[in-house]
Amino acid sequence: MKATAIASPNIALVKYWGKRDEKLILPQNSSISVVLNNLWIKTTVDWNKKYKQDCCIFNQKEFKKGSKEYDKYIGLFLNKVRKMAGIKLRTKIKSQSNFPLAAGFASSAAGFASLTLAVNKSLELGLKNKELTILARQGSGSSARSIYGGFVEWLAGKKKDGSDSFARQIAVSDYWQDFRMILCLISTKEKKIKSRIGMARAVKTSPMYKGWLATINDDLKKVKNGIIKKDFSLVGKTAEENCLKMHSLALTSKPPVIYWLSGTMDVIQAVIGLREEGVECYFTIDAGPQIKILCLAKNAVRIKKRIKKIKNVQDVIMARPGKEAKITNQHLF
Ligand code: 2P0
Repeated sequence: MKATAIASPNIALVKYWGKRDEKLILPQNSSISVVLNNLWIKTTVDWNKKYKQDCCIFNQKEFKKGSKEYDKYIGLFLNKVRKMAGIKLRTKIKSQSNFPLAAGFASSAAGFASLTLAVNKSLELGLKNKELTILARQGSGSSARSIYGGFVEWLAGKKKDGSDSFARQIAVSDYWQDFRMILCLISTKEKKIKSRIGMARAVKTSPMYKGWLATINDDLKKVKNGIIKKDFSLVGKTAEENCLKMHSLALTSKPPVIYWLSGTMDVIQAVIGLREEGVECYFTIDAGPQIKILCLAKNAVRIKKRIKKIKNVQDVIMARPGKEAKITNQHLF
């Protein structure tokens, strides 16, 4: 009953920032993202009577019952899986990533997507893509978007049971071959305020939340059409505006949630400077200090060179649209 899967993180172009149901992880609004190549998390799952309790090892660090990561995230998901499969078995999970966890590179998305695929295979649940995204969503919302590759939308849905809140593909990874995302690593420290806490606080306390919901459908429409037409200006401009709106929710939450560090700001200024020079590029930022630059292949090298000179940028990774989550036979134990 052992299986292994690999999945890549996704970066939202229209963000998810708030839930309508905390238990089922149902979002306030639909979102759109791009799955990245180059970055991955591999997860091996094994269910066996010999395990007396769940044991989870992420990048060599162990998380058991009693740890925040287990009690608030992984344990809740495993209990949902056990209920769904009608089993009581405990499990051993081991994950390995090639990028830092919990720092704003969407590690929970890749982690839960790979875990969901591995669980489906190891327990022979027979779930198809749509159901896989519904199960992954219940581990971590954004992971629904990492089941597929390329450009993906996650529908908010309206139903109370969440059966209409699933992800689907807008375009495959090869559809837009010259789309690039440059990931700028500002800090590898774990962020202080997890997305789950930050977004709940925004829904409850940000006076901007109504404005967010009032303009989200327009952003979704523009980004989706922009992807289909490969209209880079429309996608980039809308994604940047949407990111700034998301952070305005965070900044105006009470108490405020501030994910940016000075390096984040340095890159924002560099992107604006490059645009003034006629190099088209846009930025987006998630729940952490890392900043991602959207550009086309023809400008990517020039932008990367410029960003590498910034003192507060620790590393720069070039990414393009990546592939869907997959099963592999290369187990981690
Ligand atoms: C997104 N983020 O759309 C947004 C933008 C971060 C900023 O989805 O509570 O780890 O597990 O559902 O998916 C990160 O939040 O939160 C996220 P939960 P998740 O990518």
